[in-house]
Amino acid sequence: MADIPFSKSISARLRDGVFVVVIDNPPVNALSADVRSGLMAALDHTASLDAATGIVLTGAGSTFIGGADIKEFGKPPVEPMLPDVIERIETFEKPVVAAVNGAALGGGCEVALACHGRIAGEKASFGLPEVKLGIVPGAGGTQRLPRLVGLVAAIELVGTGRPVKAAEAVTLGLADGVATAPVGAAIALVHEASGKPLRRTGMIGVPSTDPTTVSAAEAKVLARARGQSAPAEAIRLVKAAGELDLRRGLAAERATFLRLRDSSESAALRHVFFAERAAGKVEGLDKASSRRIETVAVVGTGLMGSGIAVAALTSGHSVIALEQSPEAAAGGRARIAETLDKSVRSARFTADGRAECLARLQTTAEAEELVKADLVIEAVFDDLTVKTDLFRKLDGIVRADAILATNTSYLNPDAIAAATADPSRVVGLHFFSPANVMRLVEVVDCVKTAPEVLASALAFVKRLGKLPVVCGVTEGFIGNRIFSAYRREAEFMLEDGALPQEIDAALEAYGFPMGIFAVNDMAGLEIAWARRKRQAATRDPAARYVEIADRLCEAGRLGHKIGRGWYAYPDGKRTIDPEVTAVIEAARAAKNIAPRIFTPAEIMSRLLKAMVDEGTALLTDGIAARPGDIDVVMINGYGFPAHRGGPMFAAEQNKGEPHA
Ligand code: T1G
Repeated sequence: MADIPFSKSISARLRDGVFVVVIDNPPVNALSADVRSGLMAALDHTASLDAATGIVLTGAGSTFIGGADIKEFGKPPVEPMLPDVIERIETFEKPVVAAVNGAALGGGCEVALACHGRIAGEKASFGLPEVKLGIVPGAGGTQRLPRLVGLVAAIELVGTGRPVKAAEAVTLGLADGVATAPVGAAIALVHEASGKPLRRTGMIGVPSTDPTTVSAAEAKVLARARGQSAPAEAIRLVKAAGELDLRRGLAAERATFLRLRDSSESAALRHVFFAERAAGKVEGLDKASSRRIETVAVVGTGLMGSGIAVAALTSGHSVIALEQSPEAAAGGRARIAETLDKSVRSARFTADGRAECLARLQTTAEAEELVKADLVIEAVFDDLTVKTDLFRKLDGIVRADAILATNTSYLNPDAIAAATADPSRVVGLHFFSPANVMRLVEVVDCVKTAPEVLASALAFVKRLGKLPVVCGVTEGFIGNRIFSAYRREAEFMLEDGALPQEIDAALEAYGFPMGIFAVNDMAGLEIAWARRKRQAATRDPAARYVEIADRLCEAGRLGHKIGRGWYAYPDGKRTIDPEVTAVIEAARAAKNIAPRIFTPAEIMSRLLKAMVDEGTALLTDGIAARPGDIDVVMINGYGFPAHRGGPMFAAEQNKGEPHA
């Protein structure tokens, strides 16, 4: 029997007496108006189709349903509304089973929840990521999920937006089974359910749970919500599912969803969603020209090198890690294995996966081995002579089509590229530490980088599961340049009257996980100190220079790891240190500065302005392509709160007047 179309993106075909309805709305089968009306039409048709015992719902391509169409947010609503489609599924007279072939997210998960059964394909995932968009589920997620998985699991999943894979979904009771061919298994389930009372999720009672366990789950999620309002609202609604009947629960959920959809938090997070997807794109760059990268060499296996090696291994690459001696190579292998172990412990990775990764790892002290590499990433000491010597040597070893990448943070990659015979194959890949965890990678398009080399680097970073942002050559690239600018501003404020703890408190109240002085302490003060000493000879003597950090370093206050920096750390706990206050007061006195009081709003306003001014300069100089790229870097590399949308977005929202 031929496919019957119900709308542009919905078609169906009768298979073994079951109507298999396929959602085909690339790229992610989002629930557009066309999908919703097509689903309604397919349901109507099946109701009167005697030949059909029931329905199997599945997605074309690699996604089941990616959720509501985020691009439709803010546009006038078009009937049928998603909650109506979902109610029709749940109350449908014949069994409807979801064959979840890929991601079932947001509204897609809500569709699956309302079905009478759910079969997960091996690549299936289920998630209610709405809080990541500053909203709550709007089509029953908060009411139906706890009916299947209980309050505690639902609070965690809805409050954090964490997706679960097929196996966990089955354990939780969210899916009925996993199958290699989910459509076939779902058809069988329709037959099994036919003629029996259907399991309508909304009619199931929420399992009763001990209130202290519920409160503990709630507290755990809220501890990580940092200034965002959606997680608390989502949890309130999940708890309401245990108290209200379905109809009233759904009404409460819908009202909250509509209110939050129009909030500034949601606008900011939607901006971040699209900015993250735009950041890795370069106008006019031919993606198809990218070279396949299978074997990655990492030179240097310190913290950064081993982190990069782990990221490459866990994304399926073969890795050759090069060190200077066989002993150092053995040490590198141990560090990489240890990092993989940590991933196993933190459940990012399975034990089988670890063994399989180590089988793809070669550690060596023989540079000639790098002839096998498609891409070489250097992560050696950040010194120009060290790096140029290395690149000169590599140039004579690696294949002519191999790409050379530098992970420098502050050096000029063009100068490193100039040491090679073919600088067009050199690109910057600036990872953030720990490289196996942090998503952000600044992909530096050097003056001579060939387009296909840039395209290959972008594809590689995406395959790592990371977030590439393209930037041009400048000292510190996008992130460290902005970080330096606002650290300078923070230090000006220290001299003018604010204290480190006041500045950090303002940043943390704004949503940063940690203020800038606490961050400096964590990172250690010595690297920036060494840079300042190097730059001392060339510094403009007329430019304002704050010496407080130098005084702290001279006094041996190098940060958290020695227990003293901008703060003291007795028992590891961040504490205000009167010695630091005395150093600051002495610095003010030496310059005859009469300290004044700063409000938290003024502190934030000055820091944001410093970020935005530097960001604007990066755009003007063509270093960053879009304001959103700067936002993505600051959010993913520097703790800028995502729910504020990034500094450039926040400034735009406040019409050029960034304000806390
Ligand atoms: N709406 C519109 N466009 C979307 C979209 C969506 N929901 N999801 C993805 N896209 C676009 C994306 O911008 C990109 O476009 C392309 O699809 C590929 O995306 C009522 C209110 C599904 C796991 O939050 O997590 O349902 O850049 O690069 O890596 O309660 O996309 O090519 O032009 O990310 O294969 C909840 C968000 C919505 C899911 C696929 N849903 N999407 O990952 O591709 S709210 C989400 C994802 C909701 C209900 C509520 C991922 C993915 P372009 P991609 P991917």
